[in-house]
Amino acid sequence: MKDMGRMLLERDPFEELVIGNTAIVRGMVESGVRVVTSYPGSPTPEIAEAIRSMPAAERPMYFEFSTNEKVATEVAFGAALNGRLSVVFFKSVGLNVAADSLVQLPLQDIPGGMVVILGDDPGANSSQNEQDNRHYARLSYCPLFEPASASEAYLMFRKAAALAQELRTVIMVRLTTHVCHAKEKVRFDAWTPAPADSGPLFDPDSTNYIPLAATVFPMKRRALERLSAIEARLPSLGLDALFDNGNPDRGIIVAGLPFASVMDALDESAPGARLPDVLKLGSVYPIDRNAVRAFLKSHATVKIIEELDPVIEADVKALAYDAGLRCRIIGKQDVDEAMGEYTPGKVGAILAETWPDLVAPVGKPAAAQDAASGLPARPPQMCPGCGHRSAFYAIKKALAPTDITVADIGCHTLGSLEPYLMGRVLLSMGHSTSTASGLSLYNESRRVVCFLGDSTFFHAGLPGIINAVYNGHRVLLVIMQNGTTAMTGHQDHPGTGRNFSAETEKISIRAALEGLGVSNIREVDAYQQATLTSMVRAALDEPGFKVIIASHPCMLKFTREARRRPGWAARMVRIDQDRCERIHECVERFACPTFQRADDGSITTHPDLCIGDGSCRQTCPASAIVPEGTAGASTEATRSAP
Ligand SMILES: Cc1ncc(C[n+]2csc(CCOP(=O)(O)OP(=O)(O)O)c2C)c(N)n1
Repeated sequence: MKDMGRMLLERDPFEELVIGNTAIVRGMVESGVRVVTSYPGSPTPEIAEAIRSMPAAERPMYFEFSTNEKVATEVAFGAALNGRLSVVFFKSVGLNVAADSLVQLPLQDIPGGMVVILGDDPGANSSQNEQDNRHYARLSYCPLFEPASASEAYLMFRKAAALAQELRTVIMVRLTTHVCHAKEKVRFDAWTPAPADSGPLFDPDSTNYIPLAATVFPMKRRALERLSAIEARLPSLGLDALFDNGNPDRGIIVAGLPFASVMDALDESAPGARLPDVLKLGSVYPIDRNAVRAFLKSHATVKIIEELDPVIEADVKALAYDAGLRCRIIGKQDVDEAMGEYTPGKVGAILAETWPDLVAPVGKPAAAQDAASGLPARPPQMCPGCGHRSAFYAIKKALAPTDITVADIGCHTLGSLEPYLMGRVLLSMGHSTSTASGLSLYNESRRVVCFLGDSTFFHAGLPGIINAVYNGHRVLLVIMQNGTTAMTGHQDHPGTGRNFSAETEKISIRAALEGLGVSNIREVDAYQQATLTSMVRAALDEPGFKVIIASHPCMLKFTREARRRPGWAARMVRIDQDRCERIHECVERFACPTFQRADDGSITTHPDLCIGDGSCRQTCPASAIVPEGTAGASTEATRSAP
């Protein structure tokens, strides 16, 4: 397989099998993007990995993980103001964090041009909701293009970048999970590296950059006029495509990934069935109203297939009403059509309901289609050795059943599941201290404990903490410090001592808290369970806002790195069957997946799962969890254990 970094810097045209996230990075290289920023979040982190794969000295762009999406947006905007073609990318809900600045961008004149890459997540595969960010395009007057595949991600990115540069504006490219991750053979063009950048281009005297009262209106007018200009150019941009099957009765309007599912479903259509014509929209905002109007005029019935909300549907129906068209437009028929990914199975079921003679009815409700794969449901769980598990186990011991715990976003959200049930409410990254503060009001009897990861501390945790200090909220915050942004793939953050490119000064969470005036701070290794339990007990009896920093390195990262060192071997644990009293603390309350309970109630450890961290040993009331020898010796012994 080709070296990815070398491939991305190839000068000649080439073809390669890549995921959408990689394809779009080649698009950035060819387009001459100079600055890329992000905050990590699925389904987009592989964009950063592809950028990292290019040798630093030859990488044609600057990249940073910023502290959050709003900051990332502002850094990219600043660079674009200065004439550098810039990109910011983040996940779906990242747009909520970025929004306060992002909605302003279309009002601005941006000499370098800017592209916002959204990683939306229909199906909520790795997000706390499946919000449809196409709404933000309309809200902010920002054009939005939507590719259906890796090739289209590459091509549409290039078109978006060129247009943003030419019109000195911002354009969104909306990817969804499978467009990011599905592989396709993509034909890439040649790349000629651009000459060194000329000087700064920001000229604040040339136009107004300050939206303030009446000055907002000319800026808004320019944004709206720009949208019309883009709509007028859509036919020549070639973002949309018409698949003409010569069927005046039936048509489908579709955009993004569901297009691929429509094509799959039509492949399965009844023998001899007359296929509908398909209008695939690449520009979702603005839509090419002339093209849509012509399509509606030439079909008796049009079904709109779009994932999540009826965004295109609303536009198309309004357009048909205004034009007095008689075409029957079939939008979403029920709640299920507004939920989940539009997989081929789901789209097949929707089409079967729309036109039973075209696609055979499958006999299952659309939503249940692809979930029914026959595999047992597997709840997510913390990794073996995770410090968060040790912390939750210890903290739970200190709490009364009436105490309230508030979750935050990160690997530690999994503490909200059985058997820990630590964290019973969740909104968004960094919400925990403020939600906990609200829960503490008019609440003398139920103590409130909240959790926060270290990356999230810097991302959005600080304002809630400052608020708790400022307003004296009676809350215990436990910061779950594992030295990385674990859940999204171990990206660095301001507390790790590294940025994307270099070593940096670590920002100490403790020092930051002290600087904010938090006087009640304790620190503990999350594996020291007894100490952590007594710290929580003590802290909960104290007034005001208090913080415990429970630290342990992310053991997935630690073990991956350790395994690469020569001679490293895990010292796993095993169950001393003579001592085991089958109390089952290890499976029922500590719940490391390493422990396996047989039908007869005996416990063994799983040699493929145990990493030898030993954090479990202190949990066994019978002291039956004992260390093995080396990995090789223990594997056999454990496997042969009764
Ligand atoms: C606004 C927003 N941006 C990004 C994400 C994706 N995301 C989920 S968890 C997480 C990292 C949390 O890291 P940390 O707080 O250190 O907790 P850990 O996973 O390391 O335990 C991120 C970035 C998100 N859910 N919301």
